[in-house]
Amino acid sequence: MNILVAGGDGFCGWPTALYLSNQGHEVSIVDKLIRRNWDEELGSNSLTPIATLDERVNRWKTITGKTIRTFQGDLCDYAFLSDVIKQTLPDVFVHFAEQRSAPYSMMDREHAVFTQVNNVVGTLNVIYAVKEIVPDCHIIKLGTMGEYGTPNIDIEEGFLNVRHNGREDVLPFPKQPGSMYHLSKVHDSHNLMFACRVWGLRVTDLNQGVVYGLHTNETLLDPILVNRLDYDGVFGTALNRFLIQAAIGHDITVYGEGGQTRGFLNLVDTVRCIEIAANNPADHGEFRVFNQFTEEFSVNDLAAKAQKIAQNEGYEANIVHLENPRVEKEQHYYHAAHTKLVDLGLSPNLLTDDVLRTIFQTVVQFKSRVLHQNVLPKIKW
Ligand code: NAD
Ligand code: USQ
Repeated sequence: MNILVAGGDGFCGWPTALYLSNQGHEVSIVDKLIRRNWDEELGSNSLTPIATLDERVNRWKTITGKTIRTFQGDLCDYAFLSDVIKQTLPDVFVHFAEQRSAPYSMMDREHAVFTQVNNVVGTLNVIYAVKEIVPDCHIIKLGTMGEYGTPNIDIEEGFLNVRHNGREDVLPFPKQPGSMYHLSKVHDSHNLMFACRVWGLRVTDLNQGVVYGLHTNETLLDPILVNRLDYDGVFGTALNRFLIQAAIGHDITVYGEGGQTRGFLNLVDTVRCIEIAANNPADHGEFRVFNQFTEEFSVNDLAAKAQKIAQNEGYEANIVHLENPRVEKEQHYYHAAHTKLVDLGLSPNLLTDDVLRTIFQTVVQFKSRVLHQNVLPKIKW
């Protein structure tokens, strides 16, 4: 297939582009490289030293003989995006290209507005460009489990059977997101569902949980191919942060009581889920939602796992409960369906001690790059 990966310079997008290229697909990347600018804005960095996108794809070509075309620009620039789509004529448009940090979106009005404009307008442009230029193209859009929030009932995959005043319907599952970023994903989902219903587009919305890990078979082929890994209080995510904190002798930072429960998955499974969705496209007019995670953990569970692995490797790791910088439930019911990707062939890579140890050992290798002043959270809701 001819696959365009938007956001292909990022944490999920880069390993996905490599994996799909390795499977024999024609892969192109479109990315504004703006994630690298946010590091400059925040005075932060990736734990791993990442090469430029040009260096990355050139090394990939040298090692494998496979070409990944790159286009640097903004999805919010419609002339640019439509030109890329005309040049590449994708069968599949994989859309990772958004501002994805909840804390970044909650910094202030400017960052909230930026996040929602960047994400919602970018996705609207994708919808219109696909409709006008490649209406058969399957859009695979990265959503988030955080669209649902933490309701006191089971979370379904996108839709809920509702019986009301003696009548029944299947309706979108109610959304109660926890940040301006998570809200942007809800707005995207509504726009995409509308485009399917009205214009017959074909969309898979992947409500992904929190992703941990950093390596895939492809990123391990050469140090220039290494993936980025965020650990700071703005872009770093729970388990990756905890392992890095343990490696540098920092307290493991559980926010509040730590009963916050989320869906998690290994980056290796993220990449595979995109392939599964691409190989099994949505029908014309179908807006399909998959919950993309493999296991549920509370923040306390993850902190304990990180502590245990670190201690086994000879690192003292202390867990602290910080005052929660976010407004969120700290003890709640959480049970979310996630069978559709498994039914299509996903064989989950679960969070075993071996997996934790491998990530921890990588983290230790790069720990001298950690900017300690960036570890604690500074943004409050
Ligand atoms: P990332 O920030 O590492 O990568 C996103 C990439 O998109 C960056 O390279 C950035 O430069 C690019 N980008 C952003 N806005 C753009 C624009 N307007 N035009 C062109 N390029 C743009 O993020 P990630 O962790 O790889 O996440 C990828 C997607 O997956 C996001 O949509 C995110 O919401 C979703 N997701 C991520 C996680 C996670 O744990 N990382 C979990 C659930 C969902
Ligand atoms: N948390 C801590 N300590 C920390 C960091 C986080 O206790 O040091 C807690 C948070 O309070 C929260 C949970 O861990 O309850 C998850 O936080 P996170 O920062 O790991 O993840 P989140 O902000 O939800 O966002 C990440 C990605 C986002 C994606 C989302 C999936 O950045 O792009 O959409 O995970 S989900 O959580 O399913 O919405």
